[in-house]
Amino acid sequence: MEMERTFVLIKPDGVQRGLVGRIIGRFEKKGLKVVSTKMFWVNEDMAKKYYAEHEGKDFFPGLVEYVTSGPSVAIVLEGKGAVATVRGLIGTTDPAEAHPGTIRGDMGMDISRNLIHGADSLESAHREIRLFFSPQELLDYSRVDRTWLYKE
Ligand code: IDP
Ligand code: MG
Repeated sequence: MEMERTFVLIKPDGVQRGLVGRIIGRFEKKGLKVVSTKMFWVNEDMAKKYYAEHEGKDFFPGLVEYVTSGPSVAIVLEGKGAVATVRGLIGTTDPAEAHPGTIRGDMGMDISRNLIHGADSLESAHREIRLFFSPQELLDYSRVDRTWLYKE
């Protein structure tokens, strides 16, 4: 398994519901390293760029309104196989169907308020990281528990 960086956005409902700490805590506890984080109020332009793949779908206008409705928290996480691991921790798109134990399964009720976004591939992760962070904002350090998380 290769070391990967992935991108996560805690959407405005996560911030408004006071779940930021608990959500980041799940990633930390799993062993993912926080490479960078910042609060970010996504504007319409950015939302459309970021969700370009969904343009034209019936839920698109509502999706843009939702993600621009308040501040979000953007996070870059690093770990072996981080893209798939993070998607697994987040759970399927609809919180009503997401398995218990996942972030969406444990904390949400409605597909239109699903708390968090996670990059779906290494390519999307790179694109989204570049969209939200400058290279200097991505911090290079090791967690002290590294040798306890990975054999090598
Ligand atoms: P994902 O976030 O699990 O990758 P996608 O299919 O990429 O799911 O959809 C992006 C976002 O669009 C979802 O997280 C959700 O906020 C919203 N969305 C997707 N499908 C629907 C829907 O059927 N109704 C309302 N919102 C939706
Ligand atoms: Mg997606």
